This record gives sequence, structure tokens and C-alpha cells, in this order.
Amino acid sequence: MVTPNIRSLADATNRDLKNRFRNRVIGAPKSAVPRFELYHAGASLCSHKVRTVLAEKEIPYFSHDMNLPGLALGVPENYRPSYVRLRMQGAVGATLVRAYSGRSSLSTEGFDPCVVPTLVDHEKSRVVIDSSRICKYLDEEAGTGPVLIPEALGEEVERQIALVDEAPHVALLYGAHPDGDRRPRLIVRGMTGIQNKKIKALESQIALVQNDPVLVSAYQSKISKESESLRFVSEPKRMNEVLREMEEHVAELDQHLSTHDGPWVCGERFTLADIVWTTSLFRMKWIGIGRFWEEDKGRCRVAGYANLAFQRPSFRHAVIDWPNAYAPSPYVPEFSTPLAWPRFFWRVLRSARG
Ligand SMILES: N[C@@H](CCC(=O)N[C@@H](CS)C(=O)NCC(=O)O)C(=O)O
Repeated sequence: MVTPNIRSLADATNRDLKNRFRNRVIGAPKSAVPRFELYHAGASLCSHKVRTVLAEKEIPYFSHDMNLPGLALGVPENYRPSYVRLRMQGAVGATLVRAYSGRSSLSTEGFDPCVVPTLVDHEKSRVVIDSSRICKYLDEEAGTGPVLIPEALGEEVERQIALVDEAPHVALLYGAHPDGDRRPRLIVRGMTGIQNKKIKALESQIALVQNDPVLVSAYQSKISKESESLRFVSEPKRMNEVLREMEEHVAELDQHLSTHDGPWVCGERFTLADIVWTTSLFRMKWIGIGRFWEEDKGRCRVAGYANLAFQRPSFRHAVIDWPNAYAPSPYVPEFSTPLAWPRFFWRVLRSARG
């Protein structure tokens, strides 16, 4: 079997990614050729984790901020054959995703070949998939910045990463909240019927790769997952279960914070556990369930923690200030100013072209 050349697969992917606002070097002069190349998306929660790690460790990288379904005018960039082909090099032999339980975890759902983030390490000619794996990989490999998984805390950090990874965040974004849909307006509109739009876009790509059975089955697995997703989020009983689980998720953090006096999840030291929890709590706040800690005095430890964590410069750079990481939301001061809507639409417009 011929080993595919990662550089040529990346080059083929990049030929399809032209928008200069979304395809650029971060953390180094624009002519630099960094070791790492990241395929991600402004609004993707999994990408928020990886971008925050890169910022915290001050690792330069080539950023491809891809237009996912919802923002893309034509076929979403993450469905193009060149990208799927590259991504699949990070999961040779993995079980393809089919079912759906409202999560995006590799451990519970299997490998989704058509999502972000994907990291390419040009020095080692390696493709790394899955946000948790990428974060750990960067911490081990990059050789710069603070260590985010200190040896003494390794087990606890891993446990916290898994907790956040397996929380049903995706269902909360795609499905209406049955006790009164509090999701930001634009999300309610954008997510209605999105699975069918995704399926149509995926089918159009299958037509282009008929002679490549590996890619055809990759697209088919994604189609099955999206059909399951539609069924799942249309059932109020399941969505109630998701909300209950998310509230427990917050309660669990509060309980954990009560076991020590330090400001961070694992005590005195800022770790990867803080990066994943910060992205998770911020997503919950933006989507309208920050009440789980803001209105429940019994969870004041999470409230204090969130206030501190949201100010972390790496998180502000990689998420709050990242162009269009989040649509306007009435629950987040930064995203509910009078300028939030014009700024959002201006950035969408300049990013629209491929
Ligand atoms: N387990 C993967 C999940 C990745 C994932 O589900 N990415 C979402 C955004 S957070 C995506 O790209 N969705 C686009 C789509 O389904 O078309 C990870 O953690 O990297």
C-alpha cells in the first residue's frame, strides 16, 4: 500500500480554501511557514478548545477557519472531498460514526469524517483528529509555553477532559429546549432543518467521488448520523434528558471545586481541564442555560470560577474576540451591545467568499 503524502493532501485541501480573512498565519509573521496547520471553525466548540491551547502555549499555526453548514453559501468547506481525504489520515481503521446521542465525543459516537478540528503536524507528517487528542498532542509535542497536563495531575486532568467531552453539548445547540427555547434567535432560525441541508450537501459530494469507495462510505456514515440527529432533537423527552444532564454536569463541577481551595479546576495550577471547562461553561451561558450556576446560589463556586476563567487572555483571544466565534446573544454582555449585530453581519459578509 502506498503511504499518502500528508503535505500533498494538505496542499490539495488548501487549494479549495481561498478566503484571506479565514486562511492566515496566527502568532507569526504572515510569510512564516509554521509547523502546525489547523482546520477548524470560528463557531465550533471543539475548535475553541484547540485554539485556546494554541494561544495559551503561544504556538504559531496556519489557521483555516472553515465555513461550516449554516455559514457556508455553497457546500460547507468541511464536506469537500479534499478535506475529508486529509482528515481520514488521522483515523485509519477507526469505526465510522453512525448513531447519535447528542454528543460529539469520539469515545461515544465514533469517528465523524466530515467535522473539524483537524491538525496537521508537518514536522512529523502526521494528521491528528479529535479535539481532546489534539490538545494533548500539542501539549506534548510543541515544546513551548506552560505544561497543561502536569504529570502529578495527569489522571485528574484526563477525567475532567472526558467529562466535558462527553457532555451533550451538540444536542443543546441543534434542538429546541422543551421548557421554553432560550437559544439565541439566529441559532433557532439557523438550526431549523439544518440536518436535511447537511444531508443534501453530503449527497452532492458523494456524486463527485463515485470511484472512491472509502470516501463514499465516509459520507454515508455522516448521512446516517445526521438522520439520527434530526430524530433525536425532535423528541422533547430526549431534550429534557439532555438539559437534566447538563445541569448535573455543572453540579459535578461545583462539587469538585469544593474539594480544594485553589482557583482552578485542579487546584492552584491552570491546566487543560480549565481550558475545556471554560469553553463548555461559556457555550452554556451563550446558549441560555447560564442560570444553572447564575441563579442557583448553591453553585456559587462555578459562578466565581466562570468569572475568572472567562477573563483568561488565551480564551479571550481564541473565543470571545475570534471573528464570529459566536452570534449575538442576550446572555453575554460582549455579544449583546448595539454594535454586536452589525459587527457580526459585516464579518459574515467578508468571510462568505470561498
Ligand atoms: N470528537 C470530535 C467532534 C468534532 C465535531 O463534532 N465538530 C463539529 C463542531 S464542534 C463540526 O465540525 N460540525 C460540523 C458538521 O457536522 O457539519 C472532536 O472533539 O474534535
